[in-house]
Amino acid sequence: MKKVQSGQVIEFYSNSCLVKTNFGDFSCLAIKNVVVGDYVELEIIQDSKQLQGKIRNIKSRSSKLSKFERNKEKLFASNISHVGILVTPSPKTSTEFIDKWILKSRLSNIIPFIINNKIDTKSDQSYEKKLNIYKNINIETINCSAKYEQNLDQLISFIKNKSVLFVGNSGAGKSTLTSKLIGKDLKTAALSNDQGVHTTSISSLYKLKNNTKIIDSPGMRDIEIDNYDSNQIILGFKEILEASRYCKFNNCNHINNDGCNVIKCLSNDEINQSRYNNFISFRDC
Ligand SMILES: Nc1nc2c(ncn2[C@@H]2O[C@H](COP(=O)(O)OP(=O)(O)OP(=O)(O)O)[C@@H](O)[C@H]2O)c(=O)[nH]1
Ligand SMILES: [Mg+2]
Ligand SMILES: [Zn+2]
Repeated sequence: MKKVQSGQVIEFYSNSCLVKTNFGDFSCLAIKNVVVGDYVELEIIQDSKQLQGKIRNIKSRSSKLSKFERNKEKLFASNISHVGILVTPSPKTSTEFIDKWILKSRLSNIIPFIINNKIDTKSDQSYEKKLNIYKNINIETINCSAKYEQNLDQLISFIKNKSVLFVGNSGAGKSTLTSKLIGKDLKTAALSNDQGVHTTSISSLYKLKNNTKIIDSPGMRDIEIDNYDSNQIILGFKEILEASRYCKFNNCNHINNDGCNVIKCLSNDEINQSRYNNFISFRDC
């Protein structure tokens, strides 16, 4: 084994991380700005009894996802190609949550898709309506039950050759889904009844067959979009962006301006009301 190896960061803790290489997983002292998904070059060092890694550099990233903490940008994952947004009847997924993730993905050069999980449970008409909003704007939707392993084949074939981050409310089933896909039990709410709810606290990357990588993430109850300006917000709403090209005035606010094509499309149902409401509220918040 060469002293310098290439690998990918698969787990990240407060001051250390785990890097997967062809020669096994190495625990490394985290260096500044390293995140799950990063491809790194590491030096293998013998530390007392154990082999350890020392990260020498981070290779350039094909995509980056970050959150804002007190207005400061904090990277949390990299080199992701797709975000799988788990949508469930319970816990109820809000359209704000879905639209924020579509926006965030688009701005990060990542493709969003929807995983309609818990199809074994009861849903109602309003839930189906919600799913239709996204089918109508051509967001791929995959229906499954992680718990009862229904329709996982379709998901597995869709994520082939992709690096996917699962996001969803706490309890949506990200860890259950990850467990089924990797064929190993992870701590999920169902497995820790004696200790109350288990909520994932770190992001972990798993390699599957077919060059598929998946990242289970903590709940991500809240993602902030306050730091985006209106020119960026509209990029998360492609149908509104398209319609806005035909507004009479360049600086149309798409609320009450003369000749607004967005309002026209809204009134004839070409633009969905909840998408429009979220667009305005994200833009004007
Ligand atoms: N009925 C049903 N229950 C499911 C399904 N998928 C997950 N669950 C249950 O939902 C609960 C939460 O699952 P988790 O996988 O821990 O949820 P999570 O998204 O990882 O939650 P956090 O780690 O808190 O963000 C568990 O009790 C699972 O058994 C499903 O397809 N159908
Ligand atoms: Mg979890
Ligand atoms: Zn307009």
